[in-house]
Amino acid sequence: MTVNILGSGAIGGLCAAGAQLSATPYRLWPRPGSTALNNVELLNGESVSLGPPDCADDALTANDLLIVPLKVTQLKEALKTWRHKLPASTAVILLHNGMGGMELAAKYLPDNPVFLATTSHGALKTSATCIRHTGKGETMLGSSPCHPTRAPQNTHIAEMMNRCIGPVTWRDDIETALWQKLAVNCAINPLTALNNIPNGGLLAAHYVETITAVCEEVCAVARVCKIELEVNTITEQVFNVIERTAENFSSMHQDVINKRTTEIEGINGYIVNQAKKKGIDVPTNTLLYKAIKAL
Ligand code: KPL
Repeated sequence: MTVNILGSGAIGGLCAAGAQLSATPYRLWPRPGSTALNNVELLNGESVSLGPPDCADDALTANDLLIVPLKVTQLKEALKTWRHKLPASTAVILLHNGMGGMELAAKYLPDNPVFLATTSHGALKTSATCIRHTGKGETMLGSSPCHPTRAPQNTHIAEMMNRCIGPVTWRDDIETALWQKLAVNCAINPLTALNNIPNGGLLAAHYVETITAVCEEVCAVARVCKIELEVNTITEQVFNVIERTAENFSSMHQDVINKRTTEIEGINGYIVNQAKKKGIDVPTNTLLYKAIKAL
């Protein structure tokens, strides 16, 4: 099995470094027009040099695995291109912040085994070709509810993912894990980007009210989407992530500073949209969504 990793983003770079270090065959596919990554600096300061991309033959086989660590805003184009290069039995893993990927995969890859993943590893792009691993995390993996998969394959896919971006925990309730991560991103990402602060800056007392309000709103929307999240637990998780990643700059902060498209649509934008459909008021998420859009 060759692991195919799409894009030149920070998390894709970590996956490639993990594959290289575990001697797992992999190919890194930069997005059209972007430069291929060639170096990943690990937490211990050592560097992993990534081989040049081998893009001679871009058709995948049934045994290959495609990991898609792209922003949800880049996903539609990528899936539209890649669906012609994938046999229906090639497994695909979506790995992005925010929501919306599952629905796109259901539309463009209806027959493939599709897995959803979320990671708390921190990484940042230090140049067009270099990535730095900035915080150890873990990865949750499960089958997309729109694409039921088979148990023996699930174990194998979890093992491959473990080599790339472990440790991996298999979650039968992957949607709950995605909503938990969504709450973390809804609270941390826009606030750090708008205030130009590292994640730890949110420990200042004047952010507590806003963070709590974001968590309450996310839990209310989750409930009507049939996902049970408990406000106190979620708020505690958000503050744990803030403490654990205090020195890191969130991905949205990095996107804003580098004038890249942010993931706001799939994060606070997703909450605002779902809330509108269900007739719920989410004033804090709406405020943060609009403020990021206005930048
Ligand atoms: O996922 C993250 C991100 O920056 O996108 C967090 C968990 C907030 C860490 O920075």
